[in-house]
Order: sequence, then C-alpha cells, then structure tokens
Amino acid sequence: MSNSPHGGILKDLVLRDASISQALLQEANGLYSIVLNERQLCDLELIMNGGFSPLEGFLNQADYENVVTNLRLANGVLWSMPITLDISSAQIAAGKLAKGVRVALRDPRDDASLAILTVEDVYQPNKVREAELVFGANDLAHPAVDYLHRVAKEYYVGGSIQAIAAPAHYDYVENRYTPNELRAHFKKLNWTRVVAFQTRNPMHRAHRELTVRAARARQCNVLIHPVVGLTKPGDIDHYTRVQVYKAILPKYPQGMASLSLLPLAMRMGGPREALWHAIIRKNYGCSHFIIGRDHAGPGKNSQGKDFYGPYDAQHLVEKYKSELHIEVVEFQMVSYVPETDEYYPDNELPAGAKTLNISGTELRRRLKTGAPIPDWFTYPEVQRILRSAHPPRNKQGFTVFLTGYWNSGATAIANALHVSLNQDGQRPTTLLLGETIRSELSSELGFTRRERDINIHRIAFVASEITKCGGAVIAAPIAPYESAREEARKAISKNGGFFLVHVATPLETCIASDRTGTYARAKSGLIKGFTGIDDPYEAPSKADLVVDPSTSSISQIVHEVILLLEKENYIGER
Ligand code: PPS
Repeated sequence: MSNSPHGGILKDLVLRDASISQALLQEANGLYSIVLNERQLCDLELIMNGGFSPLEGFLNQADYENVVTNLRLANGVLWSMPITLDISSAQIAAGKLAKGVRVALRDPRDDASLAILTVEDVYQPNKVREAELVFGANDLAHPAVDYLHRVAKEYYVGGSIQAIAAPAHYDYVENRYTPNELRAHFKKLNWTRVVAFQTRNPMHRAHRELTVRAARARQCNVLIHPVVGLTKPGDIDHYTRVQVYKAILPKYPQGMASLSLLPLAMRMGGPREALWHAIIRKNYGCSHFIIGRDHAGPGKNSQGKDFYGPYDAQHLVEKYKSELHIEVVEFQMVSYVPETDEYYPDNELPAGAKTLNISGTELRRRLKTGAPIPDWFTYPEVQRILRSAHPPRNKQGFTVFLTGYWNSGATAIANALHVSLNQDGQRPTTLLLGETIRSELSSELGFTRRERDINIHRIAFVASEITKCGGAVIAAPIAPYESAREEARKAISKNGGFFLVHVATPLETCIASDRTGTYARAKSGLIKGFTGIDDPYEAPSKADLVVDPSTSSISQIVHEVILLLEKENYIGER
C-alpha cells in the first residue's frame, strides 16, 4: 500500500462494475454477518470511499502494532490512528472467523450489506497499551479510551474490504462528497490550492477570519470540512451545525469558500488525530490544512489537567511534514480586538491590544440562560439558528413526576396542576395518571417489582418524548422504587426539565380516607403485593419538592409546584 499522491485519482472501492457489486451482494447474503456500530460504520465508509487511503480494510495485527508504536503501517507508510474492527469471542465462534473466511459487514440502520471482509487475522489487542501509546493515557476521562474499554469488544479482526455499496445518507445529501467527487468539484471550480478547515463546532466570526487569513497567506480557496460522523459526546448536533455552516458561507467573498461534510468518527486524539486529519484532507484533494490551538482536544483528564498541550498537535505534524503531501497551516488562537473591531491570532496581536473571547462553555451557558451573545462574537443568522436549537427554558418541555402511596392525593394534585398549566397556556400539557397508563399502555402488567419497573420505564419513555417536543407532562404513578424513578429522571432530563414531587401523605391517612375498601381488601389478602401493606414504598431521597395534602390544600400544593417551575425558569412571562 502506498499513500496516493496528492491530485491523482483515488481508489474508491465502491466505484466498480454493477455486476460485480451484484455478485458480491449475493455472496454476502450467504455469509456470516457483522452488524457494525455507528463508529465502525463511519470507519468503513471512509475506507471504502478512499478517505482513509492507503487503508483498504481494517488493520491486521502487524499494521496495528506498527501504527500503535510507530505511527506507521507495517510497510512504513505514515498512518497515526488504529482503524480496527472489534468483535467478541461469541462472534468469532459463530462466524468461525479465521484467515481466509469471508464475512458480510452490515449497516445497523437498515441491515444493508455494505461490504465483504476477507479475514487476514483475529487478534487480541492490549487495550491499556493502545490507550497509553495512542491517546497518551489509560484514563477513562478520554472519550476514545472510554470507548476502548467500555464499548470495543475484546478481539480485533483484520482484513481487506470489497465494497458492495456506500452507506445510505438521507440528510444534506447535496453537501456530501466522496474524495473523488470533491476532487472533481475542485477541478470544475478551477481550484488548485485549497485549504481545509476541520471543525466539530458551530462557526463564528473568529473562524471566518481565521480561514480567510489562511487563504490569504497561502493564496488558497477555503474548504469548510466539518465532521458529521461522531464527535465529542455533548457536542452540538450536526443538524444545527450544518445550518450554521450554510449561514456562514455567504460571509465569504463570492467563490472563495465551499462546504463538504465529512462522515468521520473522531477519536479526540489530539496530536495523532491532527496527523490523521491531514492525511484524510490530502485524500479529499486539499493542498493545505489548518491546525489551530488544541486540535481535536479531548479536554481534561481525571486529574483535571489537559490531556495534551495546546500546540502539541502542531508540533507532531511539523515532525512528519515531509511525508504528508499536504501543507499544514498553523494558527494560534484567534481573538477579537474591540478597539479596532478586528481579529488577530494571538502571536500577531498589536502590542498592548486588549482582547475579548467567549469560550465554548460560556457560549453554552448563554444559550441555556438566554443571556445575550454579542454581535462581535457571531453573526445574527448564526445566533438565530443556535437559539432555536437551544431554546431558553420557558420554551423547553418539562415533566412533573408525582410519586406516593395509592390514595395519597397525587391524582387530585395532578388533575389540578393540569388545569392550572392549561390555563397558563404556554405549552400543550399531557396527564399520565397511573390508572390511564395501566389501562392504555401497561394493561398486561401486574405488580411485581419487575412489572412496576417496566411500567415506570414506559411512562418515562413517553414523558421524555413529549418533553423533547416542548410539551409539559404530569405523571402520577405510585412509582415505589427509587431506582426506577431515578432512571426516569435520567431519561427525561436529557430532553428538558424533570421535577420529582413526593406526595408524602402518611400511609395511615391514605388508608383512613380510602372510601373504596381497597386497602381493606389488601389487608385481608384479597389483593396481594399492595404498596404499603405487603409491598414496599421507598420514600424518595432526591425529591425536588415534598408535599402533603393532609396538611396543605390542593391549591397550595399546585402553587408550590408552579413556584418551583417559575424559579427554574420553565414558566414565567408570557
Ligand atoms: S406502579 O407501582 O407505579 O406501577 O403502580 P401504578 O401504575 O400507579 O398502579 C396503581 C394502580 O394499580 C392498582 N393496584 C395496585 N397498586 C399497588 N399494588 C398492587 N398490588 C396493586 N394492584 C392493583 C391501584 O389500586 C392503582 O389503581 P388506580 O386505578 O390508579 O386507583
């Protein structure tokens, strides 16, 4: 294998005679299959389309060992990131995986056969060594090390790939280019010098200035080449980001910049990742690649220190520049100088200039609270996109989850709160009473712990979906177990507000006010496993509000909930 020279036609494994693909597809239907995960799928797409050239498969052991220790394939060609296909011992046994065996690789989203891998070897990696040598530390605070230990299975299978079809994409299809397509696009535009800008974040004025500076310095056109595969957990989703990139394009002089989306699964590997990114951009036909401050940085380790120094990536890439066939354009952090309303890299700042910056964390905080974002930082169009993707709390959904003994008054509170929120009129409001869920969603379930957990899990699922869409949910099951309630909190709070209200009516009061004789039947053994009689109720240790209808009126309690929602900014000015 050799690195394809910049400018030549790349080997795109998907571009082949249709009859060959058809024959491979037929063969794949009869083979043992590996259903890929999201990261493996991204890797396969770039192996197949030439983005990972010279790789034509997943690394075998000799290539893997060399990449881990020397940043080179076994034949000496520069390659810094191990691209491996992890499998379990059960898969090895089921597929009888050994040298020469052919395996179908499938898309997890539609089960399509994408490729056939011919096994070269199956080997067990030393994951601790991989973590230390590739990512710098065996520390689970590093997302790729976490993946290595918690997600990746215990063996790797190496082998070459025969492509059947590229993974299907249904979003932003017009902005996705394979390396060959992008090279053809550059040719059509008469672009011979192209500087690529890698990003996994929204772009703001500073990024526009930085890329234009790079273009000016090297007489290049600009390719905005954002990652839309997998980025760092917690990053802004790619749908929002692509809207931002599209809004930024008209901010460049006409014909200067272009956008192409890269289906890469990032590892956040800092220096090694920078080298890998440069090779990928060379494959995509770019002549220059920007490496700024803290390129592909994973943030802080478990001791609170940065995994890598801010310019480690630049230093490593500098070391290998003669082998890269793409020129790296290094940049220091770019800051805003209010006095002249200009941006400068830190090492080119006018003497004594005062600078302003807004960090990613600070931006996320402002988006969350609705605090203003200054015009010098970003464009109004970008701000609008970010704000609509991160609405302030008074536009987000929430769930009020009431828990308590049967006949605690939770149903009466839920009904009254429902009416009160309807009157407020800020959101559509859904009432998930225990009895409604039991008849509509959980009619086959009884009252063992497992069945109660399933019931709460279903309520949490529905509540979290409604919360995600901006609605208000009032749920009122007994929910006697802390773990199920906390699982509900976890699922729902990903999508909006979650408030656990303990309706702490004493059991004796619930029994004394029961006009239906339900508790009496439970006591006499006619109902088995009844909460509070012969089944436990774990009082919440993490309630956001504790109320007791035996000592406060329903109106007072509803008002307490409203005050809590107001305090957390979920309701307020209309
Ligand atoms: S849980 O634990 O949250 O799943 O319970 P929940 O869905 O709120 O169900 C409460 C309703 O089921 C009736 N019921 C019982 N509750 C507790 N324990 C036992 N063994 C039991 N058997 C039946 C209870 O009377 C509630 O009925 P509704 O119709 O809501 O009054």
